[in-house]
Amino acid sequence: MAIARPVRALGLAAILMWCFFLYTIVRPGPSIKTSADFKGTVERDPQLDPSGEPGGILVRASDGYAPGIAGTERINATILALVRNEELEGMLQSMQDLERTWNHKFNYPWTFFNDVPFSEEFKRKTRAATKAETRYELIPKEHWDTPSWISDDLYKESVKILEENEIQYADKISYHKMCRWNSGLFYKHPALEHVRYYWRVEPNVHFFCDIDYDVFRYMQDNNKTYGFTITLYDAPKSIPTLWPETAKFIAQHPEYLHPNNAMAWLTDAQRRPVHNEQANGYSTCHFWSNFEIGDMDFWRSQTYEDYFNHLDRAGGFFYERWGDAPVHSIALGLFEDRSKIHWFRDIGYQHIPFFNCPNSDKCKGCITGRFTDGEAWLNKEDCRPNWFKYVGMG
Ligand SMILES: Nc1nc2c(ncn2[C@@H]2O[C@H](COP(=O)(O)OP(=O)(O)O)[C@@H](O)[C@H]2O)c(=O)[nH]1
Ligand SMILES: [Mg+2]
Repeated sequence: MAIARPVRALGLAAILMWCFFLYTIVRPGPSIKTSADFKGTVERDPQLDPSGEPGGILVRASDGYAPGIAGTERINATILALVRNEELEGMLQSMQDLERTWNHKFNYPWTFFNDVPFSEEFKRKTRAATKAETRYELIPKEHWDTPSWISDDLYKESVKILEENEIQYADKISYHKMCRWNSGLFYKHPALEHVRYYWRVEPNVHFFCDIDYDVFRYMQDNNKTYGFTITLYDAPKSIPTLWPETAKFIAQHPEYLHPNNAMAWLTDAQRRPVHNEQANGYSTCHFWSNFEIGDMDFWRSQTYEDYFNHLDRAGGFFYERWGDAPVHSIALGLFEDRSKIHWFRDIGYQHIPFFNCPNSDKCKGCITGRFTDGEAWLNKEDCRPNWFKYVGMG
């Protein structure tokens, strides 16, 4: 008996769909693209492990954390943000997330910094976004302006080379100033003179997980200097002489190296050998500093002051595009006890496209950047496996 043509077509379509279905089941999972500059493997991501709060002493919210002078339990700390008036909406989004997940319980003050005065609208809307105190600070010109020893002609020539190497923001002098300020000047602002701990927040970032303890007290009570969520590789051609300058500095001051430093982490050449080569000995792995929880006493130490001044005089904040993230990371990796650096695995955080998404029922709506081939690309840029390898899970 002949089968009608439409029925044959339907049968064929059904077979094709079945084959496609089988393929989706058996096809290989996402794998990291191999390239000359990546020798990594798909390590098991510790974010997949159930993650609760850190061990050690934790202090919970209590009456002592009420807003204003009733907040007797708060320690000497502030949330801080360098931000432009035009970034108000993004700042409000970051504030909403951090207030919802953490600060509405602890009411730490927000300190905003700007190189121009904040607008009334900025002040009014950010004040309305928190019960905590808000402070608005102008950066002194001598902290923001290009220092006298930087040559304008040499800067312009250097920008051309950076642009040939496709370094983003090379021609934006404000970006260079911002990186320098975040590296070695923010903690010298008079408004922070009596403040010790800070949590750095940028506009347009996301926080996903409820945090039920005072993170500043955690830092203090557990003797931690610095906390991070994400580590990434940097563009090596933005920092070709940062490591050589650092090597010169160490040669002048070998006594500054901490006996329990993270030199092996900083100089890893196995995972991304080309990065290490182009950065002249530095892996380029850095704590992603748009999130930082830190103890400013470290930045205020003589060691860091000397290191920053050495780098500042060398000119790379302008003639190259040294970021505050590699500068902070190298200083911490060399001059601090590595056991005092803490991975906040429980703080869900994202600055697009990178994220820290803990596996915990305290986290909601973590955006894991799943775009085309996203996982492989993100894994390649993420150097946390190296931190875990050389230093541990903290
Ligand atoms: N007030 C002010 N803030 C700036 C300036 N440049 C950058 N920032 C802030 O510095 C942070 C980092 O800048 P961003 O442009 O996000 O750099 P990216 O994250 O490296 O792409 C953000 O919080 C910005 O709001 C500036 O010229 N003035
Ligand atoms: Mg940013």
